[in-house]
Amino acid sequence: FFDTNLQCSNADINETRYINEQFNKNFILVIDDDMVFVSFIKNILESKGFIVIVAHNGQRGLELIYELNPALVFLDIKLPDINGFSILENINKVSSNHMFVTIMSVDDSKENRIKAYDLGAMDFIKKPLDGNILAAYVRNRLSFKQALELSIVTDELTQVFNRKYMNYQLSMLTEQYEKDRKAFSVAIADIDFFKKVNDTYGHIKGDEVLRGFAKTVMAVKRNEDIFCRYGGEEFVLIMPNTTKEAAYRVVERMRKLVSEQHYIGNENVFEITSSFGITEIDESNKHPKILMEQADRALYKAKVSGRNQSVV
Ligand code: GH3
Ligand code: MG
Ligand code: MG
Ligand code: MG
Repeated sequence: FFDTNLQCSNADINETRYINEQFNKNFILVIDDDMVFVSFIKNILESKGFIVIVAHNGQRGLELIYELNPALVFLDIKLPDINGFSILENINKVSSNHMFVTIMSVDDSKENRIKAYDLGAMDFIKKPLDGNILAAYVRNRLSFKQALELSIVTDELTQVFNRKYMNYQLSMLTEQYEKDRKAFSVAIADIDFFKKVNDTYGHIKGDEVLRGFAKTVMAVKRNEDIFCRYGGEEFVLIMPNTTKEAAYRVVERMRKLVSEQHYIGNENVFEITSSFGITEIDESNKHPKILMEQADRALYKAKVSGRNQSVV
């Protein structure tokens, strides 16, 4: 009775995977064979709007960890098959990202707690526990995890996404293109003669210009566009569902606005210009590296044709 009620089907998992990708991986995996405890947790957390998936044994738990990459894992120690500690060890061996695992056990002996922390558990909570405290705990850990994940993909100077996130998005979108042939475009932006800004006005001013450039692009880009700092004074704008013609129009507005911003250095007012190379995904370039090389060639053309322009 409990099994059919609580164990999720493959359809559930697919749906959860979708929800997971859409809503920032906010779901919780509970690996526990105690039916009463599991339904208690599931009810309380679902009533607060969280998504809860249940595994009643270690093997299923491990499968779900790898399939779904849950935001939080609540792990029991005594399970019918694999011991909770072995699961911890297994997670650490395979997962490179930090899996947030909380041990939930009736046995909070000193040895168990030490072992859990040594094997990488984030917390150790003694069962039984209060529902409201549990909900507050989940809110706390999820917001901490989100802040951590965001900081990992954010460029410190400009606060736009960094190269790590750019690579991730490019591989996601090219993979998606293989499935649905949905257009997207990529633009590489490079500030013109930026070295001169540094040389004339100093690196601090150069940093300010980089932040100013990023701010301008952020103000023009559409919600779904993903703007990243590629490195130095080079940035990448990923434009989902966008043809190269549409991308050109978006990027031209950015380029013009960038050239209209005033900066002050050595008591002078100065402006900067930028060049953009644009490319659209198609059958011939549907790999991140090739796509970027193509955008880079377009950027090179913009540079040698006199800068302050966009080239498709
Ligand atoms: P081009 O028009 O051909 O792009 O010329 P450029 O001078 O912009 O290009 P170049 O690649 O020669 O110079 C880029 C400069 O950007 C060199 C480097 O010192 C500077 N730079 C890279 N990262 C930073 C940063 O974080 N802050 C500052 N202030 N300067 C940076
Ligand atoms: Mg148990
Ligand atoms: Mg450059
Ligand atoms: Mg440059």
